[in-house]
Amino acid sequence: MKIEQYQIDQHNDGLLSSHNNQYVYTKELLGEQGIYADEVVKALQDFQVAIPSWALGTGGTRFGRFSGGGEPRSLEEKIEDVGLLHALNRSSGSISLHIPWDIPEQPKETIQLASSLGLTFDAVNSNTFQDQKNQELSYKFGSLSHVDAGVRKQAVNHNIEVIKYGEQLGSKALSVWLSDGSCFPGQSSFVKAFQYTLESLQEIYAALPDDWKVYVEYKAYEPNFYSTVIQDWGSSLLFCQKLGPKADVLVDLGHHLPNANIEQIVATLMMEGRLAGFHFNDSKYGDDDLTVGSIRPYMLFLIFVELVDGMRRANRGSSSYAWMIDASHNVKDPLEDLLQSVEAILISYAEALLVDRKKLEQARSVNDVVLAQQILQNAFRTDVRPLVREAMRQSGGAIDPVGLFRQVGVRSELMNERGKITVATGL
Ligand SMILES: [Mn+2]
Repeated sequence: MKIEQYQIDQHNDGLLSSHNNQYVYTKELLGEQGIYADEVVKALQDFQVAIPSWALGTGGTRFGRFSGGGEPRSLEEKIEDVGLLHALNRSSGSISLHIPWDIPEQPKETIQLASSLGLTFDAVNSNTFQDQKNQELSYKFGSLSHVDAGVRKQAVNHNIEVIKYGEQLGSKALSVWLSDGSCFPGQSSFVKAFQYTLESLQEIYAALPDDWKVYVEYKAYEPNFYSTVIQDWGSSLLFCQKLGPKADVLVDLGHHLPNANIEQIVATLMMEGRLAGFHFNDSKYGDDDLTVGSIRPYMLFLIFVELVDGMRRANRGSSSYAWMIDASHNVKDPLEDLLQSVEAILISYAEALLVDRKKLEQARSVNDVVLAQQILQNAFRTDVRPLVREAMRQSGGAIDPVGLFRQVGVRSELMNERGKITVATGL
């Protein structure tokens, strides 16, 4: 299924007058504060969020999974789904593949399909957290950190194979998330596990093409519940520093211990020039993988305040980082959830762009705590949705992506095409 431009135009025509009123009002409001709405809109248009190939089907937990209908059955259908999202919001212009769930058997055709929908390929993700059919050695007790050199070699080779697949599609980075760790005290040596992992990562690093990066993702716990080899940003940064300049830290919002100050972690990583990018999601308790911005939108905003600061300090545009959603949709339509997530990301980014940095610096320099808080909250409490809608509209997308998704009956059309009982490959 494809959404045609005339459908988007018709939809926008119906909403245009009300949208214009809101946009003009917002523009004037910001103008009084010396902020150019057009510049914010331009920055929003440039901000692209990659969609992971494993987030297009219904997610589940270890207790069960309640599949929706019309889920993508192949890599091609996954790319088509991302194409639908991108047509609607013009902000989801790339797809991140997971190997071996989505092996491109015919890379030329795959690239052709993607580019016909305006999509490129983001980082490729390896998988050594589960065993695949016919796999020789098991990852039950780890992969890159395993005590057996044979298992480590197998895991290293898998990562190198993933790089090769990525090269065929024009990806420029490998994302590594390891579940390696231990479930009980005494089970493994922290030091040996670290050193084995480092040696394995060094082999993978050596196989990276010149213009590639490796993103090292950390996670505090789960599936291992006593220790995890790459448990936090510090361990991740340590690995990256030992590996070299092509290794950067990937922050997944759900991978911290409760109440961690993620915005401070972001600031520190950017100060060191080692932030690769983000896996966006939201959570109430642990790695809940909920819709971005659904639980803690203020935290997301504070993170974006640091991201904007860091990008300006480094004089780097948003396109030089990897922004990706890593979420699971257990009770929502996955595509609607992804549209909501991208919108939430852009809203937080827009709010962060409104922060009066000069005033904030002045307030900080005289320890005016009240004013500093007020400056941040003024930006956070500004309704920036008209700016986000305007950015999508100007890029050729819909003013109300979820509304149009429902209006044209995307899900029922996909169910007609693919069937009511389909299960996307993935988690
Ligand atoms: Mn992740």
